[in-house]
Amino acid sequence: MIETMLGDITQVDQVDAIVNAANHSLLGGGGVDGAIHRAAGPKLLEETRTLGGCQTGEAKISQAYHLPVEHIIHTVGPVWNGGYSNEADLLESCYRQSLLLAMEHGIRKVAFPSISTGVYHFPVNLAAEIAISTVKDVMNEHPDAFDLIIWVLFDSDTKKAYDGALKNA
Ligand code: AR6
Repeated sequence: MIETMLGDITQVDQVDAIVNAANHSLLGGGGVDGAIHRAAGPKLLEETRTLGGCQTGEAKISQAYHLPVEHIIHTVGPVWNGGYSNEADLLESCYRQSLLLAMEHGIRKVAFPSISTGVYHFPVNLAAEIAISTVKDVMNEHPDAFDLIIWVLFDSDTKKAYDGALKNA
């Protein structure tokens, strides 16, 4: 099942893992990354220090500490550079690698934020289209792997973009 909702991803408790839109260091930052580190508490930083960073389009997993879920999957989205730097493929890779990592850990319910569309300035309509089509592809490839994939979107314009992409997919 694929859904969208308006809200704060740190409050979501109906999934096994939430995805963080992190940066290469995995040591925290602004936006959703900052919110996740604040809500999870300092033990998260202790663990992410040991993960060796993360390349763009890749994913790493940690525990979730004070968050009401089991795990956090950290992925690093591409910085939008006019579409000339392989951004679409890299964003697709974020979603794919996050879900493959979830599968390796038996995680069946995953919440995503809108990766790359904040500080990294990826155009939201294109990001939504890539996000939805990639997740649908992975779910078709692994029909028994997931129970719920939900996007937790922080503002109504972003939610509109994902709802539109879901309708057109
Ligand atoms: N819950 C759900 N979505 C949120 C939340 C929240 N609590 N807070 C913000 N968003 P961004 P990026 C939305 O900038 O573009 C960080 O500094 C936000 O409104 O968090 O991938 C990292 O360390 C937007 O729609 O992520 C990196 O350096 C979406 O989440 C960099 O930002 C993504 O915005 C990553 O940039």
